[in-house]
Amino acid sequence: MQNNIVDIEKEAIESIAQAKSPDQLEKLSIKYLGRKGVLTKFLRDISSLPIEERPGAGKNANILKGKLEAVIKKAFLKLEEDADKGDAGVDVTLPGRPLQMGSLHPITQVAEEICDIFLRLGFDIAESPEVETDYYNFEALNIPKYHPARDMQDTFYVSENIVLRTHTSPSQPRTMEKGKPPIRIISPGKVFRCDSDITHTPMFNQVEGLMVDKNISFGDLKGILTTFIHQFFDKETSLRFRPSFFPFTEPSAEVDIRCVMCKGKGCRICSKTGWLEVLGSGMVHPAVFEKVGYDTDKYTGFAFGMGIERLAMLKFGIDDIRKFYENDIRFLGQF
Ligand code: 2U9
Repeated sequence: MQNNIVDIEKEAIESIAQAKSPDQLEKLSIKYLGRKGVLTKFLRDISSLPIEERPGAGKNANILKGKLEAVIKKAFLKLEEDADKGDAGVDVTLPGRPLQMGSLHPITQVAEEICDIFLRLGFDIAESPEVETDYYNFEALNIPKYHPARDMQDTFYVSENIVLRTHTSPSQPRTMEKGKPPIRIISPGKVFRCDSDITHTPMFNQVEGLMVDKNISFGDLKGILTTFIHQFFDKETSLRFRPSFFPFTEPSAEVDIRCVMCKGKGCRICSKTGWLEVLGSGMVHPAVFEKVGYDTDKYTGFAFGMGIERLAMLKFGIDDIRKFYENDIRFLGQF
C-alpha cells in the first residue's frame, strides 16, 4: 500500500497537468478527493494493513490530500489566467445583454408639456421653496388666520409659522415683491396636503399661473386658458367657465372640459354630468395686490391653478392617483 500511494500521486499530478478545462479539473477533484474518491478509499482500506504500518500510511495519505488540493487550486487559477489573456472562452457571436432603458416619470412628462405650452405663450417659470412661511402660503394670498380655507387645505405644519406649501402660488407674491408688471409666470412643483384616497395623495404636483399688467381682463383669462386646453387635450375640446370662489381671486371660475371618456354622454368618470373639472382661475383679488404694493387702479391680473396628476389621469385614462407613486416599473414604463 505504501507504493500504491506513490502511484496515486504520480497518476493524479499527471492528469491534473493535462486538464484543459475547469470541467475536467472538477472531475479530477471528485475522482481523487471526493467522498467516494481514490484517497478516501485508500484511507478506508488502512484498517486492513498491519497495525504498525497504519499511522505512516494515514499520514502519507493526508499529506497527499493537502498536496492535491493545492495543485488543483493552482491549476484552476492558471486556466482562468489563460482565458483572460486570450479570447479563449469568450463567444463573440453570443447576443449582447439588453440594457433596460429608463424613461421620464409620467408626471414629469405632463409637467413639462404644460410648462412648454405656457412658455410658448410668453410665460416664464418662477419657483419657490417647498417649506414655506405662513405669510407667503396664506396671508399674502388673502387667507388670514382662522380663515376656513386653512382647514380646507389640510396643512402640514412644520412649526407655528412654517408649513409645507399647500399650493405653488407663494412664488407669485414673492415674484411680484421683486418687480413691477408686466408679469407672466407659471409655478410648477410639489405641494403637500394631509389627504389620501384614490384621487388624493399627501404630495402632489401643481402648476399655478399669474398674468398682471394694465388692462388685463377676464377675456384674457378665457383666451389663455382656452388655448392651453386646446393644446393640451385637442382643439375640438369644448370647455365652460363655471362661477366659483377662491380667497385670492374675485371673480373666480372653475374650468370644465367635455368628458374625455364619454365625450359628454355621461359616464362613471364624469359622474354622469358629461363635464370634468380641470382648472381653477379668477381675476387677482385687490387685497393680494395691496400686500405686494401694486396700485390696484393701475393694474389688474388673472391667475389659475391646476393639479398635474389630475390632468395626467385624464390624458392617460388612469383611475387611481396612487399608481403614480407605487414605483411599479411595469406601470411607469408604459408612458
Ligand atoms: C396669486 C393670486 C392668485 C392661483 C389659483 C386656483 C385658482 C386653483 C387649484 C386647482 C386644482 C389647485 O391643484 S389644485 O387643487 N387652484 O383653483 N389657483 S386661482 O391663484 C393665485 C395665485 C397667485 C398672487
